[in-house]
Amino acid sequence: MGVNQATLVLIKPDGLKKSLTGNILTRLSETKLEIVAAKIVRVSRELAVEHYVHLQGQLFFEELIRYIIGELHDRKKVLAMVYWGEDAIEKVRKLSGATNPEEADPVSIRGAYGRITTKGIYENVIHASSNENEARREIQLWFYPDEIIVELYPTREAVEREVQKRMWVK
Ligand code: IDP
Ligand code: MG
Repeated sequence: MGVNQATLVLIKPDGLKKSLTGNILTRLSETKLEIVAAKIVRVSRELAVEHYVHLQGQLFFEELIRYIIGELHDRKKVLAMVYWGEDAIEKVRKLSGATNPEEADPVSIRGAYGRITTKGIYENVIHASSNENEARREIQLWFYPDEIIVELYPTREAVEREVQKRMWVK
């Protein structure tokens, strides 16, 4: 029996543009893991850079940022989700396949749907956290505690004053 884990999954802008959401969710359902958070996000440059902070300095970094923001696909959104359950990180990584879509197992999600652009960007349709530290960092970057329906990490109470928010007109 493995331990219960949480992992961040992003369906990247190419996945959304190619209408692959349903197919990818169906593939992920093979894992029998539970979706405990989900939202569509318009990714800011700040969030993109923070998400890929470990790749800063790579030659492909700027294009990678443009990719995850959606500038390469005219589809400025990603679907962000948290999957939860036994060995979630490894199960989702395995199903996603290798980083390079041409080297990924052809029946994996990246092997089936990914491509390498002429500029050399790996458009691999899905992001999945690769270990527990990364999962925690990423989940806390993309979600507030109350957007997740299980208790994953310690929280603190904070009162935010004078935060400007848009509300529905009544
Ligand atoms: P991962 O997504 O499999 O965890 P990372 O090394 O964390 O791989 O890289 C993040 C993303 O950056 C990849 O999913 C891919 O889109 C892109 N990427 C990584 N390495 C390369 C590369 O060598 N060339 C082009 N794009 C890359
Ligand atoms: Mg990674």
